Amino acid sequence: MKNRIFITMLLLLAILSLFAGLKVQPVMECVISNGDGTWTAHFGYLNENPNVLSIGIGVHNKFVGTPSEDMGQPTIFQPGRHEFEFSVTFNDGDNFVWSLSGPRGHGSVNANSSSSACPRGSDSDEDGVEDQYDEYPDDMHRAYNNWYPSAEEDEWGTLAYEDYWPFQGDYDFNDLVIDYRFNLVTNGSNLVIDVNGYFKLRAIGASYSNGFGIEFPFHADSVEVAEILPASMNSVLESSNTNLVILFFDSSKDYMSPAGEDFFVNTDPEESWVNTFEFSLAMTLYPTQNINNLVWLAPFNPFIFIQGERGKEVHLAGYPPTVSADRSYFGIGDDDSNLSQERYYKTAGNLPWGLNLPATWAYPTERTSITEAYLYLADWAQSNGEQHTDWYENAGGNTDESKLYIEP
Ligand SMILES: [Ca+2]
Ligand SMILES: [Ca+2]
Ligand SMILES: [Ca+2]
Ligand SMILES: [Ca+2]
Repeated sequence: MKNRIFITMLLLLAILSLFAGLKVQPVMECVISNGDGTWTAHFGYLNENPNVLSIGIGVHNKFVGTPSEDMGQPTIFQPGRHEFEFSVTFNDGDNFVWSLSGPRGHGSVNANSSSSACPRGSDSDEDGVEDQYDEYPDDMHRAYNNWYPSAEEDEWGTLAYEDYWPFQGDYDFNDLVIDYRFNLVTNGSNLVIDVNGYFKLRAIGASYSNGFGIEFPFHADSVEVAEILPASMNSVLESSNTNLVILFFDSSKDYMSPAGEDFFVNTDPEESWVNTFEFSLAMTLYPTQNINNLVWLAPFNPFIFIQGERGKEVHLAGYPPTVSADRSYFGIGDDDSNLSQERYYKTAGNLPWGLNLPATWAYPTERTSITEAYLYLADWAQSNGEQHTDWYENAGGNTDESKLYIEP
């Protein structure tokens, strides 16, 4: 009799210890400094039971020291060791504890700035890009920033237009001047996820109030969401059977007006300086566009439309009109476009009506022809861009500086 009780107790103990060993254990993998006073802690778990176990959020599955006991931790635990299942962001000085308890969980782990750091070479979000190269190490949908013209924060590109097209007119290239920066965020497979654009309207040296748009090298169906700020701009996304076109505004003077009795905005040195107008685009795409296959990179195919006339588009030299352009203007005046030969927006001497420059460009003063301000533009254009490639830099004898508008 004593033996039977003893054996039964042994069996019970064995079963109990078996259960104890099969409880899910929380694991704190490592922490990564985000470099801004915040940290990201990565957690996983170990479930040695051959079956899936479930532990709901609450007394048996909770975080302590956090804003909520639910910090996105799992409630369903698959068999085996599961690394980097979820992450939690914390601040310097915080100490976060994840504890599992009750009949199915056992153990608690903590994370703070002294916890073991993630080793270099790990891929926390498992997007195939190691943390050290991943600019979004906790976002499996994003991996790289691709900045245009440069990742340097204060480096902008300039778009400058002449609105006398299809005539050269005064050819002062300051009728609409917009600076830009773009960041194309790609994932681990080089697919574009975000198209983020930042713009500064700098000058309106025009009697016309012109519109500004960009044609993108993908269909409107590729766009998951797009936001243009400030929302008061009433921008238009044109979806057609071809490429997405965004019309940011149709009348530049709605956003920058000449000061007082002045006539121009930031092109006449005798007139008052007007603050730039900043706007932005934040667009997220479905992951279908490989950055290496885009026919145009940022700033894509930007154009003005003269005096708000939608069809009267002026693009950079060599860039095609959109489907909405009025083609009857081509070949008039100084325009030497030839649509069948894909020759667009050039004079017979290859001079443009739109310029895209990889710097904050000093444009000519009002009614000064660019060819008087920039002495090698014509040579550059006639050589098809092979000579005087730095013609637009205000240095090395390239310019007549007295004819450039210098911001006060
Ligand atoms: Ca990664
Ligand atoms: Ca990533
Ligand atoms: Ca002009
Ligand atoms: Ca002008």
